[in-house]
Amino acid sequence: MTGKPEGPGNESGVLTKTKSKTQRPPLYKVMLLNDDYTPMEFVVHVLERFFGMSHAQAFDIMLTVHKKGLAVVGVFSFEVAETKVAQVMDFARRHQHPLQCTMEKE
Ligand code: TYC
Repeated sequence: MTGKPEGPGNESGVLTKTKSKTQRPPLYKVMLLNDDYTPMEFVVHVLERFFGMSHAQAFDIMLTVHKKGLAVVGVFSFEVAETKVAQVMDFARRHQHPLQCTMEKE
């Protein structure tokens, strides 16, 4: 390490303070994309199963994606977001639906 010592006190004898800003981990938005083929009920099921939404909440978000083209379905740490995306993509692929799920740094 190089540079001046941080925190209270240095070689000048003058007491100094260094503000220690709390470091927050970056967050990632997980988004669902609309397509013309995935059944609405399948998307609702995905939102209930992988994002812990109620049926009403899941239906609402599904309709938002259907109308607007995409919607943020949750905000997570990198690892959790990555896992959600992988789970949704794998589930959709296994059911042969073209549903797409992506993540983006907030
Ligand atoms: N647009 C699809 C349909 O009309 C429904 C749908 C909604 C698909 C949300 C994907 O992320 C999606 N069957």
